[in-house]
Amino acid sequence: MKNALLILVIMTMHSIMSAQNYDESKIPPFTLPELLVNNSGHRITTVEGWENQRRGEILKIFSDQMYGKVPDFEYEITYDLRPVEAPELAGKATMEEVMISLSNANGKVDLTMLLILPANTQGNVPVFLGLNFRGNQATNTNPNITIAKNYIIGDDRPGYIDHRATEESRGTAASRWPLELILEKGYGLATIHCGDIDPDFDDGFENGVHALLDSRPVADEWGTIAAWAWGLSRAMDYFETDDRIDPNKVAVIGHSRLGKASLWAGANDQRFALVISNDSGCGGAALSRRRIGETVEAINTRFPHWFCRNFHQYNDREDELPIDQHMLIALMAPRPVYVASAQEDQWADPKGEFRSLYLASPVYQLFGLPVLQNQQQPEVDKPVDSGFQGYHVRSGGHDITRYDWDQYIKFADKHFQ
Ligand code: GTR
Repeated sequence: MKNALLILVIMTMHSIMSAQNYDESKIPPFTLPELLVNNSGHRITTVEGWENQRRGEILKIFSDQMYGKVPDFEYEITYDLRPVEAPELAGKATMEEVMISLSNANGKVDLTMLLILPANTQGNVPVFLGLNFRGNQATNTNPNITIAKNYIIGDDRPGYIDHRATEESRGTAASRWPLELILEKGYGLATIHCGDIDPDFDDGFENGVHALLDSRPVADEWGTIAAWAWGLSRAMDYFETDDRIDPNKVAVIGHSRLGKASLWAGANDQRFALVISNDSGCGGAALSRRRIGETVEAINTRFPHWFCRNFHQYNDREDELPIDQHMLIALMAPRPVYVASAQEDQWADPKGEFRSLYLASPVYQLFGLPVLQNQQQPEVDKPVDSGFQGYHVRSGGHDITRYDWDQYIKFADKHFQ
């Protein structure tokens, strides 16, 4: 019986994935919901109208219908710092692990944040904060970093056995976290294994931070992406207590599913001064209504735990969504936002990622800020930015690379240095 069910699930996934459209000419015509017309039909023309009314309406729709809201719950938060010996940094930077512990009567959840800061700074360090897929120990070759204990996504790489990290996994994702570059440019880096916040499998929300609640999420309450975003805010809570860091200069960054989380974190928590989405695709920067590459149905089928239950109503019914992803990007305004795509990453719909960013422009305009001038997606490896909206499509596949980071740092420099 169990096997028959498994075969059925695999067959459904296979048929959904092979049925995906990659042909622009086959995208059905669609109309996007109005960004600047409020729920009662009035046009928003001022910053006050946006900030006091429309922004909250849009945030609530995303919360109720897509990512799920975080229920009110009480918890205690403590921080415990442990220095990590890192002679390779030659005194130019410090490496630490910050244990962010969240606890209440239901239990305790520990988020281990790896924090690397340039040495001898005067309390003004800007920081890039991002979740990682495969454990802090994979982001860096340093042998003293604690190996992630929680469930690791995928199991196909050397260094991982049964979704758990081993010694051999050290540094295996270091190309995604170019530490030398980040430090050399005067930034700190903070990263947490996403599985510390919520392990990425459909566990009925028994694990991770969900376990701190008395009951499991109902239809409009948080899935895994919202939990990850909430965890990013807990890292931000910590930054506000560390006087080496400038909490007004924290950029939240994420790749792929973790880019969906960085966008949702940036939308909810305006303490993040800059937001970066790297190849976040469906449920991230890409417009859902384009239905090209990954669709709402495909994502909800393969990852039923990522969004709230309400989002499943829109499987194959994208036109009924009361929002689309350009409205998510607009929630970042007036803060700078960068969206990046990769040419071969058609599953994430590079063109749809660019369109969302472009279509968020009217809100930046309300704030009197410069906006992207050209509505055409830029050529491959030709980054564009208005100062507040940045974009590039990199040659190559679904990944986050040194090239991507070069662009993010250049963009962040305009605001933080
Ligand atoms: C894929 C998923 C994408 C993206 C990606 C990733 O399987 O379909 O939405 O999140 O995983 O996170 O690497």
